Amino acid sequence: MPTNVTPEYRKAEQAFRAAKSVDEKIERLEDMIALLPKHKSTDHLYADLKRRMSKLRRQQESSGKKRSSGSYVGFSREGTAQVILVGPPNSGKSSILHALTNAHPEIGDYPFTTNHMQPGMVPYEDIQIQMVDTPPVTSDFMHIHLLGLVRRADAVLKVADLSKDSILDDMDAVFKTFSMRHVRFVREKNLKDRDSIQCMVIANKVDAAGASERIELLREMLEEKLDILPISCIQSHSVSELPKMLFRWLQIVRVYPKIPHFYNYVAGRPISKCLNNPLCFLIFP
Ligand SMILES: Nc1nc2c(ncn2[C@@H]2O[C@H](COP(=O)(O)OP(=O)(O)OP(=O)(O)O)[C@@H](O)[C@H]2O)c(=O)[nH]1
Ligand SMILES: [Mg+2]
Repeated sequence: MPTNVTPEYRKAEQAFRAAKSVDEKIERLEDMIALLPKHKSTDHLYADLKRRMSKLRRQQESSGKKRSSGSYVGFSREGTAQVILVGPPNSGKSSILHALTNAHPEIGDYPFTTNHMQPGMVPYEDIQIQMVDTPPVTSDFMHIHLLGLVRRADAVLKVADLSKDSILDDMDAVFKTFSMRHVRFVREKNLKDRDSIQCMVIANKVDAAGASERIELLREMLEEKLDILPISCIQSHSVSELPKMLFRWLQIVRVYPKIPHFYNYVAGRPISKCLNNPLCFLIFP
């Protein structure tokens, strides 16, 4: 064991040792892989973790069980897609979940109100997108399961607080906390790059004084690397378009074949291509 792993890694390792089922072990091992610092002295450990993961996956496959995901955070992945709300304290993550779903997260005008992951379902036409509220991220705090959750999710909504002068520092802290753990937030996920996560910045509290200047600062900081969507949770018209935006942004493809095999093309794309898309959603009426 190298001495220069983080305390979070050690916690993840303890959780891995305590895990009983193969599914749970896989999830904990994913956390360990995600939390392992990337440098020369950890190369061997990284390779060893990957080997263990392959072995566990083989065990899982041979048992014929479908992989469960997310059970370790107290809920399972549901719906057509899963997006995770991530951001600094008090930025409005729980308020966004509350505005878009039937969930009732605790909302408070003080940092660290949320201390566990909480899901909600965002309805859009005939589909549901799972949205997960999470505890805040700072330069020295990240919930132990957040990294694993983010890595397995379809996308991340990074919430920025337009009411705060510290908006850039707070966002920078979130970016750095993830990049130290090899996660890169990108506009469009590169399927071959497991470290890239599709991300959009939700600039919340657009109603706050000074918000328009701070949006400009945010744009300069991101240099068009990520899209920024300004909203306000206290203006209902501002959030009402979010479900549609999510549906489009996630490129969810719905296929309604009347008779299987008869619809060969969907939006001009061969159906086989659509089925390769993890967000392709087949509905048989
Ligand atoms: N003015 C204004 N206030 C907002 C908006 N959205 C949220 N708030 C307020 O901001 C405060 C923090 O909101 P939360 O949703 O609890 O923030 P959070 O990011 O979940 O906070 P943590 O759980 O501590 O990370 C609350 O007082 C909300 O009422 C908004 O769009 N405009
Ligand atoms: Mg919260």
